[in-house]
Amino acid sequence: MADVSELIERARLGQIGAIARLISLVERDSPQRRQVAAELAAHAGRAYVVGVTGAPGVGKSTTTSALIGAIRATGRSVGVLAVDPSSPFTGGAVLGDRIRMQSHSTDDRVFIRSLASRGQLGGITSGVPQALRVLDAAGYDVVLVETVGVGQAELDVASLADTTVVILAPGMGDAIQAAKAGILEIADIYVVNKADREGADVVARDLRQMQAKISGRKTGWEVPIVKTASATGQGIDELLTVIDRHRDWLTSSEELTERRRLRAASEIEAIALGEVRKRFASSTGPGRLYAAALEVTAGRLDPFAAADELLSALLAT
Ligand SMILES: Nc1nc2c(ncn2[C@@H]2O[C@H](COP(=O)(O)OP(=O)(O)OP(=O)(O)O)[C@@H](O)[C@H]2O)c(=O)[nH]1
Ligand SMILES: [Mg+2]
Repeated sequence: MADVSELIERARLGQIGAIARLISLVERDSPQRRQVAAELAAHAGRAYVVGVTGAPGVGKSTTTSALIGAIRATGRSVGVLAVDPSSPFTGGAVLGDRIRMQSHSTDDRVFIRSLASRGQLGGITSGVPQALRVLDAAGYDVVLVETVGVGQAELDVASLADTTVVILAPGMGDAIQAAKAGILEIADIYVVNKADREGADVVARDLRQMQAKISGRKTGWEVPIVKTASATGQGIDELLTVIDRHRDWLTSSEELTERRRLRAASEIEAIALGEVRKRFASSTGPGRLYAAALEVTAGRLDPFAAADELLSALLAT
């Protein structure tokens, strides 16, 4: 059994091995998860969290990789969490730019980790916020979270991040598809990547038109559109400038504090609901559930009343 306090001490000294161990402990429902969370609580709130999302293949990993270089060039350290990467992040191939990646992998102020999202009711895997807490406590200045923009995950990343970057590209993941998927609303910054390809201007134009129709998130922040060709690094410095500008804006308004409170709220909610689900499964058991189902199919009980009965039995335990 790992000594949690010692691991945290070592993680706070920037020891990569200890950081990796801690993430493994909190990523799933390990017996030490609570202890890690309890001991990390005092070290929270330093890292700036940037969510990077968009449809498969738009260039999230390539952009993330390029951003790592740009952020490092300003002297800041970077942690990266890749949620459900379609190929393993650690190998470097997925990052498109292998050379850039190799240079990161020898840089101890960069930490990259892939996480699998495990379907949890209504929330991004609760392992992600916990892994974020580890990187925060370890002192990373910026944490980038890449999630693939299909299904619910990209909407959840918005509740995790201080700044949410939504990436689009000509072809797959264009503005119309993004609008349909509901991911335009969550953006603090739009990136039109693959600007070296034909069609990028059309994506940007469509985006601007659709943006006008989204009545806005009443915050007073005008969502900028940044064009990049992440594979060559074009536009990346500008993207980082815009991210930093958004951070400054959030900090100067009350938004940052408010976002972080909402983030904590959804984290607590996910943990509580997960706990209810777990207890429901263990204390109710298939026997009682089946018995209730018999009553319902026989017409002696309606499903709401049956659920109420099971829930009150659960809450009484
Ligand atoms: N032409 C061009 N291709 C790019 C650019 N950025 C990324 N790509 C290519 O697009 C493909 C997908 O890039 P990724 O960075 O893996 O995209 P992703 O969004 O992370 O993909 P998933 O994680 O699988 O959803 C790769 O072949 C990249 O080389 C760009 O600026 N221009
Ligand atoms: Mg990727």
